[in-house]
Amino acid sequence: MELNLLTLCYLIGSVTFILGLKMLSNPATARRGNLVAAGGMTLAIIGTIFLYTNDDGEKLGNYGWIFGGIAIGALIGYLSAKKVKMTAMPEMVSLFNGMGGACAALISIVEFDHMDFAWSVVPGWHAMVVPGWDEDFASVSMLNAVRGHLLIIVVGLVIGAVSFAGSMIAWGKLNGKVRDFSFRGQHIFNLVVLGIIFALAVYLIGWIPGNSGLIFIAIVVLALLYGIFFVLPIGGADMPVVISILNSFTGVAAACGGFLYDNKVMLTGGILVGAAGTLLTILMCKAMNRSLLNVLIGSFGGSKAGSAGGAREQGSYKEITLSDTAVLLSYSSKVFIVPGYGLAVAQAQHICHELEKLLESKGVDVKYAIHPVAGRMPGHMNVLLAEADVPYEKLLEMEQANEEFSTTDVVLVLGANDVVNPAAKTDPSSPIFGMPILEVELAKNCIVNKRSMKPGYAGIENDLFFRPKTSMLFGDAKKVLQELVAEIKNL
Ligand code: TAP
Repeated sequence: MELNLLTLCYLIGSVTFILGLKMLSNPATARRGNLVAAGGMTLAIIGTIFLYTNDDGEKLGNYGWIFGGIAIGALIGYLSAKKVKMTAMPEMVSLFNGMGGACAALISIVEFDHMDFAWSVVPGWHAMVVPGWDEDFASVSMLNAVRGHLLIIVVGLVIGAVSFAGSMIAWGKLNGKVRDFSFRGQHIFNLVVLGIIFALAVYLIGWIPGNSGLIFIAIVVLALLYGIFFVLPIGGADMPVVISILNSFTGVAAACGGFLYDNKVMLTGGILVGAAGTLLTILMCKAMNRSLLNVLIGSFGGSKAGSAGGAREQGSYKEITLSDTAVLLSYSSKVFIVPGYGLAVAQAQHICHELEKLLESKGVDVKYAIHPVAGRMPGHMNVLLAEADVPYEKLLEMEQANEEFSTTDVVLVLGANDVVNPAAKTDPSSPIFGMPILEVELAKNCIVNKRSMKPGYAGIENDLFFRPKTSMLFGDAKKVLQELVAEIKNL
């Protein structure tokens, strides 16, 4: 009866994960989706703690330890999630993902320790090391079962440890504590480390139970080393893609835990995280028109900033004053706002929404054009604008917005750069060539707000700033928008 109830908890948990994921794909339902999945996870955890019994009918016990751990983890998670700034979100995701990887690796370490028992129940296991041992069918099949168990332990360990070490380096890079680092032949070095891990794993699983502790420790150390050297050379700005890959690794490692414990909800959760992380990685690469390999061996972002096109003569740009901008916007009938990373840095989303409402009150049709990789993480701009209560129906995806620009009076670009760079369409030598962009130059006027002429994430000049229809409005986005709102109110 109790087991059935537990199975029901797991079933509900699995269904809520799937529903939650589905709801996360729409900004209007995303918050609820998060709560639905978290509710299912809570049910699965509570069910496991109180309803699980082993073959001898014993419950988990250890309630002090379990709830002590949960309380500490929940408090740290709650406080850090409350405190985190939107721009530091990728950092936090990386840290939490690393913890997931560490958990999966720890499960493998604990279960490896339990393997002594498993080996002891394989009939005649000790005879394995005796040459000429006569294999009887029973011992071979049991041995294979134990080997299968060991295989899952090792896979969970390697992937979990790589994810943990890689995520910690990614976290350090994003908060500026760890610098990009590479040396000649680093990719070969990484391949060699991976090869040694593979060889040791084959040896461990395929050969002997005796002396395996040392080999196991060697695998742990090498997997951590691989995680560090896998992420170290990648440009700091490419971290969101790397975090997404590591996220999928953690999912697979957690799924291995599900196999080990024959726990369906852990398996489902792990597989969903693994699949979602993989899809997200593919989507991000696609939106930047870069292959995963290109991201991993790093060809833009990070150290190459300013290289491509930086030295090219771009001509002159023209500036626009706040009062001219106020007049132009107020007397337009259709305005598009293009938010970018700078808007998030300036935390100007609330004042941006105020500008939008002010213009609407004057009869201007205002919408937002959202590029899929604007900002530094998937959905960055959607989350940012949702925080300021901008209605979802005002956010247009890139394809829709591109269709509407030709009938737009003014496009106001706020702290965006690469996602509006025409070089992506016109310059085959540009590192962003082929990346779909917001074609803001189709509008009658384009006003770009940023603090200077410095490049954005890809480290390249933006020809848009020098085009005849473009005017630059320099300054911090928040300050400029505050002054602009005041100016429009005074018109
Ligand atoms: P960026 O190209 O990085 O440009 C942001 C611009 O904002 C900068 O040129 C900067 O110019 C300006 N800025 C910074 N602080 C500002 C402030 N306080 N006020 C006003 N402006 C400010 O941003 P984007 O156009 O959003 O493009 C995103 C880039 O990130 C793309 O290249 C994309 O491939 C990459 N990326 C995105 C993701 C995801 S999933 N979103 C993941 C990985 C990589 P100043 O310094 O002159 O002010």
